[in-house]
Amino acid sequence: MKTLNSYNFSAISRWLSVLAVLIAPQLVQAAATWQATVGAQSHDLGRQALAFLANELWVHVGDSITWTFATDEVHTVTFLTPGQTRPASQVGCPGVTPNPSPFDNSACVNSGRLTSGSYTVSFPAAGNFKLVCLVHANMTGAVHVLNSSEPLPFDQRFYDFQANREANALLSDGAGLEGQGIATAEQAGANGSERRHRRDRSDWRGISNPLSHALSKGYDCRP
Ligand SMILES: [Cu+2]
Repeated sequence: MKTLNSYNFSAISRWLSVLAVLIAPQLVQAAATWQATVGAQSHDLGRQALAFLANELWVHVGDSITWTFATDEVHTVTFLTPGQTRPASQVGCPGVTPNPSPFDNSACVNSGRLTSGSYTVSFPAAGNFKLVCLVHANMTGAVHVLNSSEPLPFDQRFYDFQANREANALLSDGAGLEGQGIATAEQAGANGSERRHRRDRSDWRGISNPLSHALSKGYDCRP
C-alpha cells in the first residue's frame, strides 16, 4: 500500500521534471544568427561600395552570420586558413563550401562568386577571424567570436545602423566620379574601403576589451 509520502514524492518528482524541461532551454543561451550585407550600390547601379557591411562583428561561440548579396557587382564571402595563399575568386578554397559552413581556422570556407542570395557561416570556436572577398583585394572584414560568458559590445540594430552609414559614405565617395565610368567609381569604392581599412589596421588579434577597441576606432555606439 502506498503511503501519502510516496504519492507526494512521485507527484513532486513529476513536477520537477516538467519544470526542468521548461527551464533548461532558458538557461542555455540560444545560438543567434546575425545579419550582414556584402557590398551596396547606388540606385542607378553606377556606384558600387566594395565592403562588408557591417565590416566588423562580435558574436558568441555557436552563433552564425548570414551575409546577403544584392548588388550587380560580384563578391565572395571567404575565410582562408592561416597562411593560406589568397586564391583567385574562380579557384576558391579550392571550390565553394556548403551553405552554411562552419569556420574555426581549420578549413577554408568560400561562398563562391555571388550577386544574389545569401551565405551563412557558423563559428563553433572562439577567436578572431578575417573575412575576405576574393574578387576585391581591399575588401576585408573581421569576426570576433567570444565565449558565451563574455558580453557582446553591440546588437543587430547597431550593425544595421553601421552598415547603412558605411554604405552611404562609400557611395558618396564614388559620387564625385559619376560620369567617368563604372570602373572609376568602383575604384573610388575600393579606395574608400582601403582608407577605412587603413584606419582599422591596428591588429585586432588578442583584443581583451572589444568594446573599448571598437570605441577607440571611432564607432558611434549610440545608433
Ligand atoms: Cu567584393
